[in-house]
Amino acid sequence: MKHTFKQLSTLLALLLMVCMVSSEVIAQQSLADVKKKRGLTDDDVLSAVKTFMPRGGRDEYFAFVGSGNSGTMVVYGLPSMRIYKYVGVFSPEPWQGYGFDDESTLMLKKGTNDNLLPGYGDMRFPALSETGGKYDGKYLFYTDGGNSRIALLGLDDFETKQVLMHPFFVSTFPGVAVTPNTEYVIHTSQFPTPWNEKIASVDNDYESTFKSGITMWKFHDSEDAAGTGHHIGRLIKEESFTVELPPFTLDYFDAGRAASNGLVVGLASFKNNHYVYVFDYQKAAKLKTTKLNDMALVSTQDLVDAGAFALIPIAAPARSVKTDPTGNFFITAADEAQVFDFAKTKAALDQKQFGQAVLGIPTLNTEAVQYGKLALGQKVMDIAFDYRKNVAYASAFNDKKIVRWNYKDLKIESELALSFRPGHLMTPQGNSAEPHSNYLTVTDKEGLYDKHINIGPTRPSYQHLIDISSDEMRDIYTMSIPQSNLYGSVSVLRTTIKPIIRYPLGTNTRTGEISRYRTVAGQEKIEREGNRVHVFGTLIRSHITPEIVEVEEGDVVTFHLTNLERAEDETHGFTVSTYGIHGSFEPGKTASLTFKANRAGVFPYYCTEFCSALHLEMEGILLVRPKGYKPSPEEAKEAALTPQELEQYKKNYEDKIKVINETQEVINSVVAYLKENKYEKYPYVEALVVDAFDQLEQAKTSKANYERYAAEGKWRDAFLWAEQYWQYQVKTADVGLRAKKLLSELINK
Ligand SMILES: [Cu+2]
Repeated sequence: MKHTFKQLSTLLALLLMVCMVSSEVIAQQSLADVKKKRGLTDDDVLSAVKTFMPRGGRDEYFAFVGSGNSGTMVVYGLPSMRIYKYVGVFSPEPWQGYGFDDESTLMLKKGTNDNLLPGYGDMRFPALSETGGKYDGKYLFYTDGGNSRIALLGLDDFETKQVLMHPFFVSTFPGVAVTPNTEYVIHTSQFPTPWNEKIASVDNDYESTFKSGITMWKFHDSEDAAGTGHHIGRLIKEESFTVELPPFTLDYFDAGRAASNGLVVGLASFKNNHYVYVFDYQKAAKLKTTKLNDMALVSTQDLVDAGAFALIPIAAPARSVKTDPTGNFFITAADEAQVFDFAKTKAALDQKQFGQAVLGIPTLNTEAVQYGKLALGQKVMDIAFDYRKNVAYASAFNDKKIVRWNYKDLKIESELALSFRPGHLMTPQGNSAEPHSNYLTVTDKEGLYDKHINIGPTRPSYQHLIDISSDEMRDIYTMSIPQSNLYGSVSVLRTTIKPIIRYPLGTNTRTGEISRYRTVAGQEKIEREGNRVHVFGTLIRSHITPEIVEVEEGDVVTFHLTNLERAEDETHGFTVSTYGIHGSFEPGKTASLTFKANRAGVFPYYCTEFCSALHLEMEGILLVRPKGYKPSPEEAKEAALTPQELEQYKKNYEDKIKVINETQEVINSVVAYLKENKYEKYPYVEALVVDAFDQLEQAKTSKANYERYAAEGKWRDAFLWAEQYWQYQVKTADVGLRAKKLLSELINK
């Protein structure tokens, strides 16, 4: 079952020979050849060059888009539009064990009101955390329109850290916004319903019983106790509040910033009448509250009396409303976009210059608070902002065009005709006080017009990259994202996010705390109490320890596993065959997998993430004995080796020791080079060297073991431990050589 390295090398050598024999010389095509053959124009090639990512190149921006309805977030780069990661948020995601390991399952279950595990989420408009109105790269928030949930993701490790179901909203708008210092995360209802599981008649009780509301979730940022700078902020229900509103259908909303900090604007409608609502949450936060399902609640009457909420009537429905980068204006995405003046609006609200009330909510005079308006096109879906002063973009769905316009001068500057019907827009850093530009992404809401490949009745979602760096805008790239129904996205300068490489050893990544199940090398054990079995195991190339676990049919088994690796991207996966469990263990992570061993038999467990050429060596056996089974004395004895087998293991061991000595020479020469050239002066090289020696440190136990077994003449065990030691050595040499290469490049710069 186990391949030796020698067998693998022989196989590779054979394959190479076969390839060499059958190949003939074919010259590389020139750029002109390729253009001709594929029918590409100069413009096509220019577009390709603009998004091409040279090896070692780095995207300028990270972008995040929700899958719309599979509950997963997609991380991609701008301008390459390469997808980097899928992150489970509202639904289980097996690759990273999300909703499979005990830690993330507990987090998801705690986030519901009935301890169930929803397998679905509808996520559309994310928000990045802000400090002083600017993206700080620490957190990202999402809401789930399908199950009234809100989620917090950490951008240190791109993992979901908290999911909470709203204590009484039955339907929530699948979008979220933050206040300029992320003091609050804003979550609103969407379709009006009675609260607290009441039944009411839509005909008779609608206006009195159906409700809408806005929740201000209090957010606290903090760093982990271990001092690694890992951010472990949380939403705090006990410090949050909701304002109760009449039965409006609520839609897109945004928070004010700078001079308009303290206000929230959003879209509301009732019986075919449309409004922009203005909400002063700072006034609302000072009002008296009652409790509903442990959430503080402000009554509609108190809110109105305090001048903290009003409606601005608008003639036609809008599809979005956004605060401009300066915080001076809020602008509707509508066929005729309306630009509103925040200062005038705030003054009118403060002075209660109210017109006729709607469902008890006062209105403001639209003309009095409006700065101006401009017709942009038909079925305008969204707007986005530029770093150029007062410049915005609009997507006109029916007109198949992007409009660049100036919202201060109220003039259209230019247009880009598209081959598709555009939906939601995004500029990098676009929903912050400092939008960047050069790029605009546009979702293709239909995927019909570009002659996309037919892959059956459901097509992927498409997002286009538009180059907006010059006066002439250009559509330069189309990315397809499967398993998604795309809406809004957000994007932040890549260097604003500081992702970690490894966790402090034994971290429960969902809480940021050191797990009480953390297990270090040599401390692996199996504990049993009645029918409850706890396996405290470790993962490191290329072993899962323990290698054999015996339980009885019906036992409840938990594998608490710790990945001991300190190396970059050395994640191990774990599954027990046919038991449907799966975990992902990033370097340093501890997670637990619990299942009932309800079928007798032999079940291999193994590492499911390719972690080295010997990754399949990471395996073990779960023996589930039939209930009441007693092994015979013969079976209980370990099978003895024949003298020939013992001799063979001895030889294998001696061969391995030779290889170990040769590898050590390589390491010694690398170490000499690194020391001579003062590697410690270069932080990244130093980090690699630390990584390398960390590997060797881990190896000490293996060396002690093989020397002991060899001294005792137990050649099989001696060989296996020598093999393990060599694994560490190879990794050390590998990292060491990378450090050497980097150092020589830095020196010769
Ligand atoms: Cu592995």
